[in-house]
Amino acid sequence: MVATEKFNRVSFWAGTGKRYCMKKGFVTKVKALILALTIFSCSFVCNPKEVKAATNLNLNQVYNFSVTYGSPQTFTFQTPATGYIRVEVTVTDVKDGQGKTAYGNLIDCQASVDNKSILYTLIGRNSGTKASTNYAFAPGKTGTINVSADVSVPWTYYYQIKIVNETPENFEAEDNNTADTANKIKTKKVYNGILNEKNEDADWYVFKAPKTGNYRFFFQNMDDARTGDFFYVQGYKKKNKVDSRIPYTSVDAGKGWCKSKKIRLKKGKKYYIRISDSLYDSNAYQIKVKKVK
Ligand SMILES: [Ca+2]
Ligand SMILES: [Ca+2]
Repeated sequence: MVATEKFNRVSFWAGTGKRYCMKKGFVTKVKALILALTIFSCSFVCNPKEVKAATNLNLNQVYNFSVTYGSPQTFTFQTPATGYIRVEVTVTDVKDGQGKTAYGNLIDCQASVDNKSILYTLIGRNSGTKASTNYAFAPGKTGTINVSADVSVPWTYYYQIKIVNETPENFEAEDNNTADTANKIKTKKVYNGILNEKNEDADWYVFKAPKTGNYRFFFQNMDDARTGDFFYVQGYKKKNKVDSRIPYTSVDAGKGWCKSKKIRLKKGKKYYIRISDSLYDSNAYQIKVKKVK
């Protein structure tokens, strides 16, 4: 016992001596760290633009900012849990170097989601509100908005940004671009969706017959007839087996509900619909299914 205690004490002190040595080393390191931080913080002051974090914007809120030449601004936002979005930007005022209202020059505004460009425009004091078209994305994607004044004059451009989020009932849930991720639909409901730009979106739906019988699918293009927009629908008996009863057919703007032939389905049988190939920019549509005689 005694021998053990003695050994412990000796080792304890020896240890303390070592700690002291470490303390001296530690103090030296702290001094070096302080020096490094001082140099680092100086470089922060010298280059403030490099460390400025992007401001995150909420949806459906109007923000007022100003921008000057040489100080481009970046904002971020997150795509919503449901519905679609569009980005709206308005230049509200422009002041020259003497604080007087100025005209003529434009600011440059670019917006993207998940690296897909959704808005690229120049905006001036008389441009009114410039808006992207409507887009539906999977929830939680990061959007980015870049604003800059590109002309080398000492002007201040005051502008507003609003990221609008509309939430129609029974709205599609992206990503639904494959049969495996199809959105489920039932009778007695009208479903809403948006096809993003041509060749960039397909929306799949799957219907499981609750009873054996005849069913009819209905599609409506919600865009204004004057746009001349159309998109295509295609029926599938199985995930990868097209059905000639709903062939690849266009649904035109301004035509109201377009109805399919009767589709006979046994109870529990699944039937797939693919909506795709919007002609121009985003195209809003509706889809429903009815049991018929
Ligand atoms: Ca879509
Ligand atoms: Ca889709």
